[in-house]
Amino acid sequence: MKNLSVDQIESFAHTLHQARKNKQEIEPFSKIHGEYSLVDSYKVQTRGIDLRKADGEKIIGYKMGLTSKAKMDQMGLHTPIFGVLTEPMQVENKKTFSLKGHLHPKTEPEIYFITNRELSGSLNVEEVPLVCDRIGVALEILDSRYQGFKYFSLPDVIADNASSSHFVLGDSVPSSTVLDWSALKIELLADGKVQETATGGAILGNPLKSLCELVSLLGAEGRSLPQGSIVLAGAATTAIALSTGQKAEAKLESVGSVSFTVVDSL
Ligand code: OOG
Ligand code: MG
Repeated sequence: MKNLSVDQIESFAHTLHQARKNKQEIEPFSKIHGEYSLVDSYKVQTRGIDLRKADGEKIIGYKMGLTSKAKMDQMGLHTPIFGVLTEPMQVENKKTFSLKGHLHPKTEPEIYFITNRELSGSLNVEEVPLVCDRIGVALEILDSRYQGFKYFSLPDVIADNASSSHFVLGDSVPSSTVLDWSALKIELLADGKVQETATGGAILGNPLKSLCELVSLLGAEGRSLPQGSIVLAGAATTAIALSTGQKAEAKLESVGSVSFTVVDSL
């Protein structure tokens, strides 16, 4: 494995940025240049986020990915990763989502946190309810910039902001109202029919651990998690493809639901 040069980091970030804006698929970098390190892949991701900030996008949170066995097996990758959420990525609950110009969008059920203080260093699972006022149910919409959403290597996915596209935040409860987040059933539905089911524990054994993992991954880069961040824990089930007219919904036991309806075509 080789280190990427500063010019390569810059070039990968620009290529992904243009691919996302123009909705054009690209060939995974690792297929062309060979494997590169996770450290370099996060540098590409961060540079890509800088380009989006220069376009006026504001960071409002983070997403964890590959935190459940179902997702790891679906993508053939077995290490938790993170990506960044920006303001234009948020879609309103119970509204529409247009497929226009998307490449190969999928959706998956997520648990989300909203942090009430800046977090750095290490965080224990027991501390999570104290540092998050609310925890809720969300849907993430993924859309990789790579051809066919496949031939993945971990650095490629990280560089591509962990395949993120959009997200919808749904019902939430004060974090103290649920004692065991691992036991709660989470379901992904399409047009009212259950497609995928899991419990919260599918996420790292306890979904609250995902926030601890994010704080630790950011810490490894000398970064902290700002107060008021939205954090997606990573899907507990596999993702399903979106199609026109479909109503996608996620339900989290004791918490509530979140949904959107797909309009237009690819
Ligand atoms: C990578 C992103 C994974 C999750 O919730 O596990 C993710 C992918 O599936 O392409 O968002
Ligand atoms: Mg996800």
